[in-house]
Amino acid sequence: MSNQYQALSAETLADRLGGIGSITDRLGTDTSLWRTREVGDGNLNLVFIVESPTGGVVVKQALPYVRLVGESWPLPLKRAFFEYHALTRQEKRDPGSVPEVFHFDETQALVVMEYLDGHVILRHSLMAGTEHPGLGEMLGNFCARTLFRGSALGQPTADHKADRALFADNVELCDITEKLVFTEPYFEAEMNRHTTPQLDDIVRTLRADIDLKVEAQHLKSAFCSNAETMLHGDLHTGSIMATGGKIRIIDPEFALYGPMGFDVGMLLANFFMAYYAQDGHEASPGARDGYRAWILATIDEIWTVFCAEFSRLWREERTGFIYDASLFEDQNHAIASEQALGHRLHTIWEDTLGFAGVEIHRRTLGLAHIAEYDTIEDDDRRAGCEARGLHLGRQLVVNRRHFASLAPVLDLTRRIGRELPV
Ligand code: SR1
Ligand code: MG
Repeated sequence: MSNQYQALSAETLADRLGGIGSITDRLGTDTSLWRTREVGDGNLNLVFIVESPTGGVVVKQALPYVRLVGESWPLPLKRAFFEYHALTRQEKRDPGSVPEVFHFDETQALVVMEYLDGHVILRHSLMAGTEHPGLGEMLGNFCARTLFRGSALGQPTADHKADRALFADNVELCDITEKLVFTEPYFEAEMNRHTTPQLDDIVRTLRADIDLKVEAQHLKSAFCSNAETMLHGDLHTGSIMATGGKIRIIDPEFALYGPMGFDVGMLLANFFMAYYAQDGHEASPGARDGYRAWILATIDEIWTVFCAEFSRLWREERTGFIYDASLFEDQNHAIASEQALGHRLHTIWEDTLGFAGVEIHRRTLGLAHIAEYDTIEDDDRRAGCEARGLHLGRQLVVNRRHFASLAPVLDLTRRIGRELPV
């Protein structure tokens, strides 16, 4: 490979990667048998699937700009470096949860990884009405294990500080989140869009809502200053590949040290939106009621399993340098350790709700929307689904401290679905 960055194409890929052993181990050395297609439909990168008679790999390469917008928005190539380092850490913290990495080239900003044959992007399943058994359990475990083990609860102080310093350089991708998730949805920013004129009144009301703006900025402040653990940083349902009862989490290029509730909140938000979007995807009214119930049950399972696994890790694996066992269990104060655990989970819970709310808002009012809404062709119907999400999002942000548990949040979700017309 050249020592100067050059974007790959389907035509040049075999020539350029044909000499790399970890790739030819899978595809064979006869590159004339390789079949390459570019499949990237995300907002930022090139993604190729390369197959040969002996196997397949995925090649992901960063572009020096935001693909969604074009060359007018430059973006550094180093995001591939953060993606690679996040993937290797996630694999250690929750083995089997991410694709295996075969090769990383920092200059070319590319990561070559396992081709997840037969997997679909979870967002597509949520539009098609496909259930995945055990999904909530796997996602709850992934969040608990990666967030706990990447934090000062699970790491020695030197490792934790080194990792925080490493990921602190992911400045430009954090900047995207800071602007697109926390700020731009709440004023008429240039790249925003929403379903108009149907949502105009609601959008005006939200942008004039002082409590909402203040709370969104409290959340932004926590996102920017509470460097608690290594986050995936963009954990939506487009970052999850699923097949039957198996999943893999992909695309952690937004990885950063931030508050635990951010990943969990972004994840739950995408299920809440998928719930409201069912009106736009069902064959006849009510046809997807069973699927709606499955989505809410999945949210419940994610949170329940997250709490159970986080608590297990707290009791069995608290080998970091905060909440020292020497102060608690070793003093016969296990009860104090349980009290501290309860406090930590409560903070994560409140953050989760708030981050879920801003994620719902930005996916409806900001630059980057979701396919579940965008593919609803009828503007009135789409606006109805989106309006429900906006309403729930506001409640989650502003009233997050008043929801003692998930049950009232799920009740509210259903009630908004019943009472707000589509
Ligand atoms: C300009 S990038 C827009 C969004 O795409 C990514 O997937 C992130 O969610 C980002 O906010
Ligand atoms: Mg992505």
